[in-house]
Amino acid sequence: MLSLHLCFKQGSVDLPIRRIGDSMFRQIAIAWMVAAIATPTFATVIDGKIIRQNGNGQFVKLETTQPFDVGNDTFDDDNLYAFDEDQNITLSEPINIDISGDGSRKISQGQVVASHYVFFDSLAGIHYGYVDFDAQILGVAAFQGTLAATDFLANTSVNYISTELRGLEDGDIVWVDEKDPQRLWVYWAGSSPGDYIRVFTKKSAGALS
Ligand SMILES: [Ca+2]
Ligand SMILES: [Ca+2]
Repeated sequence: MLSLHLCFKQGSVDLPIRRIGDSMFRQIAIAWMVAAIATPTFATVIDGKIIRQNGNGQFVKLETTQPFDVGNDTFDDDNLYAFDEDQNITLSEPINIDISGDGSRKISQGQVVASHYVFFDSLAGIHYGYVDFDAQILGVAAFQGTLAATDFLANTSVNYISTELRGLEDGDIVWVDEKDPQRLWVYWAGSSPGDYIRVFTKKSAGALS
């Protein structure tokens, strides 16, 4: 029996409050803007971890600069994978989701979202772990219909194959952390081909438009 020991991110940073002069404030503001321009920030997968498993996997964030196939047992290992799809998408129509932190089953037209793909393509493994994002999770497409209906938002060079076999099965559980809306938990068994879900987050607070 799996026992759930949830650990939550310690995200707050305590900064001493002090009075600073205008010139110093301007310098800090300019430095921040230069840094922001040099390294654009997006709503992205930032980390993940497998807490318990029956294999030897680890969390891996994939880059999509080179095309690859996902689905149909193209990985067949114990890792928990995630990659970023398109960013800052303004929804021209509502999209259906299967899982969310507040129980909603739709993301509204006009909402700006970022899209991400999370999957577990093992031979016969079980994972209990999480993936962290740098913005609030709005919802998860976790079944074949909702995944297919949102493929047009992905906009990557990734080749999504065996798409009719995507989605969670009985016993797979995915949920948004109750205390940290930027953390997605998975407890699932991925065999052939595996478990594949799409996660929508808000636009990152620091993202450039
Ligand atoms: Ca499964
Ligand atoms: Ca597999």
